[in-house]
Amino acid sequence: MVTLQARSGPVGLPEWDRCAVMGVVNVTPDSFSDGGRWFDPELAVKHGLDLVAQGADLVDVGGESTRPGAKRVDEAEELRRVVPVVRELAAAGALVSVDTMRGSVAEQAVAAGARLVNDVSGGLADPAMVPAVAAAGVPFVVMHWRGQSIDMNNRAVYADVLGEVVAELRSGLERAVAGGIDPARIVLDPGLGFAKDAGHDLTLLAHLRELRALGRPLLVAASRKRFLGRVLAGDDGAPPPARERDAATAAVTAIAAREGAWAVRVHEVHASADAVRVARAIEAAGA
Ligand code: PMM
Repeated sequence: MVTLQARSGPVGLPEWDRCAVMGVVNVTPDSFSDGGRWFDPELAVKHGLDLVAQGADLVDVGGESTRPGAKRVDEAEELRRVVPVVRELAAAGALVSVDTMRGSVAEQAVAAGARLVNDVSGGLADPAMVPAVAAAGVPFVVMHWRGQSIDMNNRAVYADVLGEVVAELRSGLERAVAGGIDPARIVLDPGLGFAKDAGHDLTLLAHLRELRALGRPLLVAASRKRFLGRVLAGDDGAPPPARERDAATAAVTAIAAREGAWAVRVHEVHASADAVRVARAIEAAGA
């Protein structure tokens, strides 16, 4: 049985008595599930505030798509996309996370009010990231990552996906701590869909307890991902489009919440906010 202590979040953020819901604000023209919809900064801010109204505890602002095959955006463009949106959302009272692989973007986003740095590369993409986060003293998400999105599918090769992801996350945690980040501020994330096929993602979701045994809060980001398309595919094998995977996403949210995840990262907040409340109620009834 999951205990409430086991769900404790990173130092530096509020504690919720249930799995937290992080809403996604992609300020990009090309993200795989909602690319272009919130590319205008005013629309992005409005979208972030709508997600908070729907029950998001945090909003995660990103300016670079990480979909498979994506090319990198340059630093100036990423800063231009992200920093004004972070500033406005934070000023409006939202708890903002910044989704970036660049230390400079993390630093400027924190100066603009971001309270959490979410790096899909876990500090591997930019040697300036860990020192920037250590100096800023904010919580840091270390995601499991094996290389840039342009060719990450080639790295989806495992003899034992759970064992390898656990070992590589442990190395990421140790690297961040060696670089000066307080371990109590670190969150781990299995990186669903990053150098992983559908079977790998499902195996990791089947073993969230083993990932939690790493002793850090866990973020689960399944929203609209390819593995859900694969699970939901019809007889012809065609997956439903990304925007028709929100009910499936909420199903993963309920399971992740029940397994003690600290937070889920989702595009459509309403259903996941309900799912975590139901999971919490069931947990309380069984305590
Ligand atoms: N996935 C995406 C972007 N950011 N951050 C974390 N911590 N974990 C993830 O799995 C993750 C992420 C890609 O999805 P999107 O393009 O729909 O935002």
